[in-house]
Amino acid sequence: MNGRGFAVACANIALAKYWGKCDEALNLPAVPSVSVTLDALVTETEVVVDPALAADLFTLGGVAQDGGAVRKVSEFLDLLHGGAPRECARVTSHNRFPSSSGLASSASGFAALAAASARAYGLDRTTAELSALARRGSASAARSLYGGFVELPAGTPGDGSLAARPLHDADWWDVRVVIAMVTKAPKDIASRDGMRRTTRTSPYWDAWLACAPGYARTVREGVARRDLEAVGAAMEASTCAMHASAWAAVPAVRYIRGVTLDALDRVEALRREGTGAWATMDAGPHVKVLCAAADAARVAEAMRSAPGVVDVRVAKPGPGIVET
Ligand code: 2P0
Repeated sequence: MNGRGFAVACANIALAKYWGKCDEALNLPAVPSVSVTLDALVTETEVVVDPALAADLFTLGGVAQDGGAVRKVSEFLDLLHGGAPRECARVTSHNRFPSSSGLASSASGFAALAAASARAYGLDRTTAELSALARRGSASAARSLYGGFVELPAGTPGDGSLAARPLHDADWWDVRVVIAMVTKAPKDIASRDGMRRTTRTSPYWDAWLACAPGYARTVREGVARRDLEAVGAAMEASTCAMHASAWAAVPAVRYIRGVTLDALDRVEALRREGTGAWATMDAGPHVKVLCAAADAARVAEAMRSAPGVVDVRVAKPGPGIVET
């Protein structure tokens, strides 16, 4: 068989954060999360099944990968086959943004890989099945199968079927996410390691478990009402609680840098001046600012002039997976 699959997936930003697992083996989130898929952060992946290969090959951004990166892809292709024997594949992927720096490249990466590999191996899968599969690679990837506003419920230990579910299409709400990048370097602590350390050692882990579902509910209800202030406030509370729980791990899991705080000062200043702008951070130092479409240019300008900001992109709600 020489099957081929190609898929384009957008990354997503959690408005209410996922952090920590209730089942590590099945990669099930301990808390519910709500995201918006972003049109500006795109991964393109091609999978070609090649019976002549003795091992899988993985090229990312034009660079042949080895070791752990190839192993992750191979394990994912094994999962797709439920452990049954399979032919090897050539996987070629390209992120149109910096990889592994807290810009959710694993979300778009595993979403695109799930769709492209199912197609290449001729396996018919529903979007929900692809979402559950992508979740095994990276829980946030489950959300990137869908466009617009998406929820990933908390998992139940032992139940591997958990998938994200779409809440509203991309055209539901004309918001913008202004992405202020403060470095192009890869992050220091992989999310998976950061989550494990938080779960095992943070005195604030239980507090995070207690508060996260409420933030997810407030965000979900706020998105349904298109209430930017409610969503923005709950989004900031969710990110601060997530980072606080991680920071209190031993040793600390700290993604926030000085430049992150400078950018946050800028967001607070925008609000004081009357512009609706709210910030969120993921497993990296970058700051993403939620605002109305009409305010995006002003917010982008303010972030561009913040000390340490090296690049600014403006994203809007984007589409779900596209396969060819
Ligand atoms: C999120 N993040 O909800 C949260 C907020 C980062 C901070 O999901 O271990 O790559 O592969 O399931 O999905 C990033 O972690 O972690 C993430 P794994 P993932 O977007």
